[in-house]
Amino acid sequence: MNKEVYSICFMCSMRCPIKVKVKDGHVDWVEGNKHVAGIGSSLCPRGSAGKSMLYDDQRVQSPLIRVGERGSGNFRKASWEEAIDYVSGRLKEIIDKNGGHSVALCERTQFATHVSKTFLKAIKSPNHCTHDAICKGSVNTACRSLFGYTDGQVGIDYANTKHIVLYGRNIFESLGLKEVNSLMKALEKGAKLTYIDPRVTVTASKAHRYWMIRPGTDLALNYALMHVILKERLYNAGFVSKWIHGVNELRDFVEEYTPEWAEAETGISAEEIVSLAREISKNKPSVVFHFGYRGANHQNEIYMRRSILMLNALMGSVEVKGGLFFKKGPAEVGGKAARKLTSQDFPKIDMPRFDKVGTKDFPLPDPNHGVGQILPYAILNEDPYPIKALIAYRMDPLMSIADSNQTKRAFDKLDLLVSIEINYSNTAWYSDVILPESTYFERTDCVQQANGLKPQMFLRKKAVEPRYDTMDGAIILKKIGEKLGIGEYFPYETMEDLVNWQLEGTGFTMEDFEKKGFVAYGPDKIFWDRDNIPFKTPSGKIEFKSSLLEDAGFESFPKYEHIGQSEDGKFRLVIGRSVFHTHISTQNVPYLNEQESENKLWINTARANELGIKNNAVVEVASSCGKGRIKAFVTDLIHPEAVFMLHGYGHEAGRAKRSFNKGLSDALLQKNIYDEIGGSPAFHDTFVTVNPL
Ligand SMILES: Nc1nc2c(c(=O)[nH]1)N[C@H]1C(S)=C(S)[C@@H](COP(=O)(O)OP(=O)(O)OC[C@H]3O[C@@H](n4cnc5c(=O)[nH]c(N)nc54)[C@H](O)[C@@H]3O)O[C@H]1N2
Ligand SMILES: Nc1nc2c(c(=O)[nH]1)N[C@H]1C(S)=C(S)[C@@H](COP(=O)(O)OP(=O)(O)OC[C@H]3O[C@@H](n4cnc5c(=O)[nH]c(N)nc54)[C@H](O)[C@@H]3O)O[C@H]1N2
Ligand code: SF4
Ligand SMILES: [Mo]
Repeated sequence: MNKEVYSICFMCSMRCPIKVKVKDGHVDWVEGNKHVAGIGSSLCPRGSAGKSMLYDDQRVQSPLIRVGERGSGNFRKASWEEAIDYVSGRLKEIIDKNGGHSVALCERTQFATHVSKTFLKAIKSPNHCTHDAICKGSVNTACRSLFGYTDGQVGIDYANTKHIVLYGRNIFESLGLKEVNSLMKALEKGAKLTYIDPRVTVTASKAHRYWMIRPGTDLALNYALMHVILKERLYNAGFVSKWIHGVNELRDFVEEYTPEWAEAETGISAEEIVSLAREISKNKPSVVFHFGYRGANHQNEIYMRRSILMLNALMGSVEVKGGLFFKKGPAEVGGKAARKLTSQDFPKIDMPRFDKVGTKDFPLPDPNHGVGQILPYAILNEDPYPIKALIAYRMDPLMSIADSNQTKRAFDKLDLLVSIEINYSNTAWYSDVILPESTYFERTDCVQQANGLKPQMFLRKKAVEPRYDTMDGAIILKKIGEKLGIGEYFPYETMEDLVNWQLEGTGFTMEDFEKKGFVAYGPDKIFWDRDNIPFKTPSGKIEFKSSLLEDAGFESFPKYEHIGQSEDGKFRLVIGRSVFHTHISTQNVPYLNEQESENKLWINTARANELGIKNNAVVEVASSCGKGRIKAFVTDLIHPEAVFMLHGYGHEAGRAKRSFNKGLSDALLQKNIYDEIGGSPAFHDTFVTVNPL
């Protein structure tokens, strides 16, 4: 039987809308859903390789229970009944003895996140955390400090921008389809692209202006840009006087940060800095200083992200065509959002979170996400109390939290480690039980509420039957919940029941998604009146002088300090993604493994020559918490103070044969340090030695 199914790609979290062509029960072809603005038929390499993931037999095929040492990879096959009994039995013992709060669940935010949050609330655990803080927690905090909205509530009108500045936002490699297509459209219409990165990326090669900045100094650059903009009155005067709280304080503060001062710190000439400020101001307000995607680089990340957002505010590029906008939900047009299981009543939870977010010890990060990288510390130090069980749901803390050796030591203290996975991730390999989820082609998922200029809802719909003995995540958690006596919080038998429950009261039904893969609440793009923007800060304005920060005892305008000093010939380790892979998930996917099967260490030619390192030679890289071997890529395309490696290599699971032991894991080398105000890890504040073998 042949059919076409509209669904949502999940080879990465960008969740691009797709059309799946099914022939005789097999996925035959996948392409973009052309009904959706900004999505053409072409997918990115990973989206196109979805089929290769689906038909790969090196993914997890049935529930598995560990029989050997942790990490030995000795598992026995189990039926679902046995695996659910085992996990719920162990959880029950742990909860009875230590309380619900001794169970934590971490996950990559996804459509069923409301289900796992419900699971934890029902067992009285506050310890749900997502990947968000590890990806961009400080961007979220920075946005809230200025606008009162999270970064997730702020969008960028790429298609209409006239000049976009990207700070290491490697948008043409670390991509999402809509962003890339919309930006290409703007570039075709004559928009300018300024790209800033200590490494020459594909995005750098497409830029009108590229600056090889000294790593870790973007904040100095931004202070100097603000200095020029305020001194030469290049800002949008009407917007600034109406909406900005604290512009005079900023003017006084940046007085000392001249372009000449910034030249010495960043390596970018003063003249160039002045020229960008003057040029971009001509196109205001339809300009974008991109506030970043992964915002997890330095210990002062929140101030760097605030400085970018402040540049937008100075240009007046907020809630405007070609600039930043606030995402609109269904309520804007009198509609209702899909229900979430978390809207039910739950027992009260008295314990603080494991990461202390929301207490005076860690007041500012978003408690909706928590701060995942604290998990190893909380487990090891039993602070604020012992954590005994961890469920890793579509997240691999061993590779995605810095300092894998430390994370392993923490896992060794757990009584129970469970992974809900599709692959043999490093954490799955270390787990006591692996519960395999059906892939995105094989399952219907919870509703996606897509807020934006036009509020919409999307649906991931099952295209083919599961190939192996796998289940949907929301069903797995329900089944464990039933055994724990919290079944009433999961009022569904099938995913279709759950979707129907979510859609009740919205005026839409599942059938409505069939025609185009989504439903829209209204036809028009909604921009708020620029004279009446409902900023959610205490002053009702954009708070350069931030009550969020100052009330918690932090400065709004901290003096610039260089972050981390390279001594004794060490290099700053910087990282990123490639167009062929998603984080740590796809390195074993056959088509993608063929394209790129290992990572290399980018090192500047002059520095490599000093050390006697030849291109392609194996080198040893060492930090204070780990070391490993990797091939060198000797190149002029990287700043001499940095070395770069792709994230996602160094897999330890023997059953994932193609990626096993290929390349080196960045998490093995990185110190688990972070921005203690904003919440993001400081992935770029580890210094390493590099030596030839
Ligand atoms: N050292 C280091 N750490 C990092 C980063 C870094 O660059 N370096 N980057 C950070 C960033 S930006 C992010 S966003 C996070 C991402 O962190 P993670 O969420 O840990 O990484 P992902 O690769 O997105 O996916 C995690 C797991 O989900 C599994 N998976 C994929 N699809 C499914 C599915 O349908 N169901 C289930 N149950 N599992 C599935 C994959 O096999 C993979 O093992 O990592 C952060 N951590
Ligand atoms: N192909 C692909 N696309 C993806 C993903 C994926 O895994 N694969 N993941 C998605 C996710 S969750 C995320 S968070 C985004 C991440 O997308 P981006 O935020 O664009 O992040 P990275 O790919 O991590 O690239 C970081 C860049 O910062 C540069 N850099 C290093 N130090 C500095 C510095 O001091 N200053 C400046 N200005 N730049 C510096 C690095 O050289 C690197 O090129 O990508 C999303 N899209
Ligand atoms: S960016 Fe690529 S992998 Fe990610 S959802 Fe879109 S098509 Fe899929
Ligand atoms: Mo991310």
